[in-house]
Amino acid sequence: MKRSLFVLLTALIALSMLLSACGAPATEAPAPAPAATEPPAAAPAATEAPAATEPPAAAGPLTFVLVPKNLGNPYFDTANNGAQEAAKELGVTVLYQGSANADATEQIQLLNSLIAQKVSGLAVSANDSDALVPTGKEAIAAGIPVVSWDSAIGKDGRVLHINQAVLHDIGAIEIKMALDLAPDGGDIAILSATSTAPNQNAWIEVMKEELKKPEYSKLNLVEVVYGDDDDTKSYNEAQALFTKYPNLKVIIAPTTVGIAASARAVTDAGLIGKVAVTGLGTPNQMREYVKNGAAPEFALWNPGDLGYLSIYVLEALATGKIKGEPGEKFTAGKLGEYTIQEDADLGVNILLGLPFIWDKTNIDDSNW
Ligand code: RAM
Repeated sequence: MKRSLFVLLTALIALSMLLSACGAPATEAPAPAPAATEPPAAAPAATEAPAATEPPAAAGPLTFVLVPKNLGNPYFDTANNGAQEAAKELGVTVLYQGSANADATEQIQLLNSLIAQKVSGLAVSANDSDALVPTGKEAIAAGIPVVSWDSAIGKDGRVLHINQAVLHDIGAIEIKMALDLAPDGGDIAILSATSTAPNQNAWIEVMKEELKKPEYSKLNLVEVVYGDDDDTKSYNEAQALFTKYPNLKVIIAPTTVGIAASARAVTDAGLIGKVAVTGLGTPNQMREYVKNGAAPEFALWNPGDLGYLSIYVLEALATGKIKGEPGEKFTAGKLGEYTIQEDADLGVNILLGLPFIWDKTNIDDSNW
C-alpha cells in the first residue's frame, strides 16, 4: 500500500494519542471520527430481536437483514444489539441472520434466499471479498440496497462499506501492542480468522508493513495461522504454535474469537508470562485474561455502534435520503453526522471512528 510520509506521520500521531488515552479523530480520515477518550459504552440489549431463523416480514414497513460472518460470536451479537436499537429509533425491522460457519458458500446461499424473499436491504460482514460480488450485484439489480460492514464485499458488490476504523490504524496498533508486550523482541505469530476474511487479511498486510520499520526490527514474525473464527480450531492452532516455536513471545489474534481462544490456551498451558496474547477482543471475553496476565492489552472499536450505524445507512439508502455517493452527509441518530468518503483501498465507505485499547486499568469499565 502506497502511503505518503505525511499520512504515515499523522497515523503515528493518532496512534500515540490513543496509547496515551487522550485520543482525537484520526487526521487522515475526512469523515468525523468520534474521539476514543473513554471505553465504548454497551449498546442496550435487544429486547425484541427476532430469532435468527425467523423469516422476514412479507409486507409492511422496511425489513433489513444484518448478516454476520457466522452466528454464535459475541462480537456480532453486540453489533446486532446496536442494530436493534437503530431499528427501534427508525421504526424498521432488523433481522439477524447468518450461517453456522464463517464460510462464503454458506453465506451466499443465505443471501440468495434473502434476495428471493425481497427484503428491503442487506448489511453483510463478508467471508470473502470477491466471492460475494456477484450475489451483491444481483441484490442491487433487484432493487435491494447492499452495504458491507466489518468485513468488506468487493467494491462492485455493494453500494458502500461501513468501516470500523482506519485500516492502517488497526494493523499498526496491534504491532505496537506486540512490542509493548515483548520489549526485548523475539518470535511472534499471528492467529487469524479464516484465510479468506477480507478484514483480517487487510490488517495482516498492514502488520507486515509495520514490521519493516526499524522500531520493530526485534520482532520476528514466524507464521500466520488460521482458526477460522471457530473457538476449538483457534485453541488448537494456538497450542500448535507453542509446540512449534518454543521461544514464541507474542500471539497477535486480529479476531475476537482467536484472541479469547489463544488467551485460554496460554492459561491452560501454564505459559502466562512466557507467551503474551494481544489483538482484537471484546471486553467481556477478555476480562479474565487481562487480569490473569495472559492477554495484558488488546484493542477494538464498539461493535454495537457499528451495527447501529449500518442500519442508519441502510435506511437512508432504502428511503432515498442518500444515494451512497462520496461527499453526501447524513445523520445517524446518537452517533451524529457522517460524510460518505472514497479511498483506494475500500472504495466508497463511511468511517465509524477510532479503535480503543483496554488493559487492567480500564477493563472493568466496559460490560459487553
Ligand atoms: C471477529 C470477526 C470480525 C472481526 C473481529 C475483530 O469477531 O472476525 O469480523 O472484525 O473478530
